[in-house]
Amino acid sequence: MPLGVGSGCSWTRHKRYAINIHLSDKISLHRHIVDRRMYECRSKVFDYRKLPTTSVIISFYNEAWSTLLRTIHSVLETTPAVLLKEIILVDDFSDRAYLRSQLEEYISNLDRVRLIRTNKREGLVRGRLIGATYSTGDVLTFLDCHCECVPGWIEPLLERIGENKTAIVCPVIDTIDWNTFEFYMQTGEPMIGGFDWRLTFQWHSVPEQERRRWKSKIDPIRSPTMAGGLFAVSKEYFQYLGTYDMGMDVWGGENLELSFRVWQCGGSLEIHPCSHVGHVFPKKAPYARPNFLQNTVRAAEVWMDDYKQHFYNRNPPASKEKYGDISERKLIRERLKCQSFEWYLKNVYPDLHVPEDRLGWHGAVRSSGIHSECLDYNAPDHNPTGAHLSLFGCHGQGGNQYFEYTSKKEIRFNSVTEICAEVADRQKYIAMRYCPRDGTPVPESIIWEFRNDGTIYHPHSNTCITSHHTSEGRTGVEMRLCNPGDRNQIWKFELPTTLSQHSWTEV
Ligand code: UD2
Ligand code: MN
Repeated sequence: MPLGVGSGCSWTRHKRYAINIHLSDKISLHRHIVDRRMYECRSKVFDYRKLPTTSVIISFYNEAWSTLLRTIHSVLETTPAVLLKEIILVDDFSDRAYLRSQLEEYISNLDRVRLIRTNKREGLVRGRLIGATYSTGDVLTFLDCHCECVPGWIEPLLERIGENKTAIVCPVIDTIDWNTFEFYMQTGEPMIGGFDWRLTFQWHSVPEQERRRWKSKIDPIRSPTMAGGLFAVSKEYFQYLGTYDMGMDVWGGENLELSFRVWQCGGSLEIHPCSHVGHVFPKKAPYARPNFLQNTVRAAEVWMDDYKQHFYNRNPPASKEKYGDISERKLIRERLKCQSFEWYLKNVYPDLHVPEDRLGWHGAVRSSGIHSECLDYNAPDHNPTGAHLSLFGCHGQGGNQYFEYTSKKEIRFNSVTEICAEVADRQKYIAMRYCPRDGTPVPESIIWEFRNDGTIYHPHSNTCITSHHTSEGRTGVEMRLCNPGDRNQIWKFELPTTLSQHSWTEV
């Protein structure tokens, strides 16, 4: 049982950690995860004398006792002693009592576990970097403080870095359920990292051209981006690359920054299918993350060249963020003679659709009939195409009200991936479906015409987008026969208030 964990009723504790803390506390700190990796991974034998050594660095802030301790034991119990120099815990100025002397006493009985404390809240970037300064291993392995490693997780990472020093290598991240604490091992082909143009990290399946590169099922998989928490990197190479952007606070953005940087500056980012580590994804963020946008803007400003505009278009508040001094980071980019973002998109992430964002043809779409309202798309979680287009008060914040009319006559919405507005046969509502891949034909059902009179015409169904009041007193949109002069069929693209506004009748 946990020692002296805070008081308060059980439900408060549950909410405090955003995980099922009662169950976590009951599960052994030494629980063993069954190795269900592919046979090729399980049967591989390593010569430890030939592998580099590692220091495992775990920065934590107010983590629950049992998840933190299970992480530590898991690393100790799954990592061959000859490969593990030490585990460096960095307490990022937590305020929970049990993380003081109780934690110190507990780890004083553990071999090779060190505890460093910051003097103020540093955030995960500086927390990890402070930890790294105490490391003695050849390779830095970063983990979150609520992980459990599958036996055999470290060897593939170290072997790969041993043969290619400029590779940053991530394990496959398995899910530990926040409520049941079941460990779900991803036994199929791993997913790789990407992003959308709001600069949100996204998982994607492996593209065909990557699969064709592989010589065997256990080759490392190249990934455009990383999730952020779990990866191994040569200590020397990490230094050379400029470690992390120390101007990033608390949480967020550092994963895309490091991903862009390693690729653009001549290294690579990979996921090793034989390395598996579980991670507890909490029900919701357990602490405030106020710096996310600012951090992301720093990454965009340093690495994305003019492509950053697509991000600002979709996230107008980002363009108003004060992001501080980035001159040192730009200097690193110069010094290492890094490639452009265009190079990155073309060579590392060719599957990403790059928006056109033609002047006057993107932004919010405002109804003339119901003037306060804009087209809005609000998809349910985990189902990007699971809703219909609707109307909602114009908010000028991009997001759910940001659309792009392309030269291929699609109305695109960028969320987890690119989706396109569609009217299916004999339907009145506007659905969303995945857009055709670049270079493939566009089906009739997703072709639209923005006509000079301000109507948005759908030739395939011969109807126009129409705003209306529903019988329940709400507002909505549906496809109706075009009716010249009907203000409810007149629409206008507008950009966020900071940018100039256009309607397409003017272009
Ligand atoms: C993901 C990453 C996380 C990080 C983040 C973006 C995985 C599995 N997780 O979010 O590592 O890249 O995206 O920034 O890929 N922490 C501190 N100080 C702070 C805040 C956090 O030390 O001020 C610690 C925290 O206790 C944890 C780690 O940093 O050990 C990552 O934080 P998280 O678990 O809340 O992030 P997560 O998994 O939601
Ligand atoms: Mn985490």
